[in-house]
Amino acid sequence: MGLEIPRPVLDIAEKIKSMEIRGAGRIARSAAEAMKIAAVEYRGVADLKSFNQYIYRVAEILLSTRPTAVSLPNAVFYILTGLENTISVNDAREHVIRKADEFIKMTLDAYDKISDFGAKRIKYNSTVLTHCHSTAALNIIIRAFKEGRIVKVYSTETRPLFQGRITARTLLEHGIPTIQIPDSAVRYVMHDVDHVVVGADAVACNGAVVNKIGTSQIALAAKEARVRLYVASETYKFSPETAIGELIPIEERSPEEIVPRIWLSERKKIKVMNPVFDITPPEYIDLIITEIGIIPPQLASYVLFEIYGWNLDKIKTRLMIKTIVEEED
Ligand code: RI2
Repeated sequence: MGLEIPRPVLDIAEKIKSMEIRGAGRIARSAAEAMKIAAVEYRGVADLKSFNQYIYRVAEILLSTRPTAVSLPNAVFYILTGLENTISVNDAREHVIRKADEFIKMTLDAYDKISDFGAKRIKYNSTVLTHCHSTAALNIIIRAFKEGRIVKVYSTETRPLFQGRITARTLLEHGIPTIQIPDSAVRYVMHDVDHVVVGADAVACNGAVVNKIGTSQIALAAKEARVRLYVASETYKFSPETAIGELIPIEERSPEEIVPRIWLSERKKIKVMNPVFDITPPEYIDLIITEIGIIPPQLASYVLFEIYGWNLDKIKTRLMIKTIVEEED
């Protein structure tokens, strides 16, 4: 298909893929920004079908960057939904721009509510443990610290890419006493922890949470020590497809993130696995903190149905759009 995709759109896609842009929320906002740029920069003929083909192509490029964080397809489908009712290129262009702005605003507004609800769940004088770098989780921790509820935070390194260092830096910038620990020290320190607070890349309809690899081990250690585990997750990280039986794919990244390239050569022949996320079952999660309220994981399907409706029509629309996007490829 002829039309060139604007360079800034391809750059955003590349940065999501390489994880220069990372974190489920930021990925989603960047994808929305890319859709908006694409709509503004459309230089094709004034024909609605051409515009739609072009924008679906942009959607497909963004959707193919990283597979796990549901926030990404949720952002893209939020913007595409309703495009079929537009009547001209200008109308369609405005639709994409308006919905992208709306989505970005909604995601930013969510932080305030999540930190508000979440901080109240942290007891005074608590020690908290967090994993990876989640803006939603950090917002709760920072608010709770300001309210005098937190005395210190254990932050895991989060190998292999060390996102925990971003977390530690952010905590320190807010004056929060922070202890960086290797991922393998979680069980060792758990006796000193009152709450675990983590983010989410996806929440399934049964309340299982997909988050950075290692989260499920932390949940196991927390359960053993009877420490409560809270997940901070905006509702746009809930996966509607899981309500109709689809599974959330777990991303595997390059072995080179784990071992030196030379290890992978013909001579050394070592096999390496680098799964980036794991699944924490609902039984290991005490609460999911969303911007519309706090729920036990067992009520995740209510959140989905609150957004998509009991008749599943909106999910079917999503799947229809997905099919069109794939066909356009
Ligand atoms: P926020 C991250 O994934 C982490 O797994 C983190 O818990 C999750 O996204 C949510 O982050 P990655 O992009 O949206 O580092 O709360 O693989 O910032």
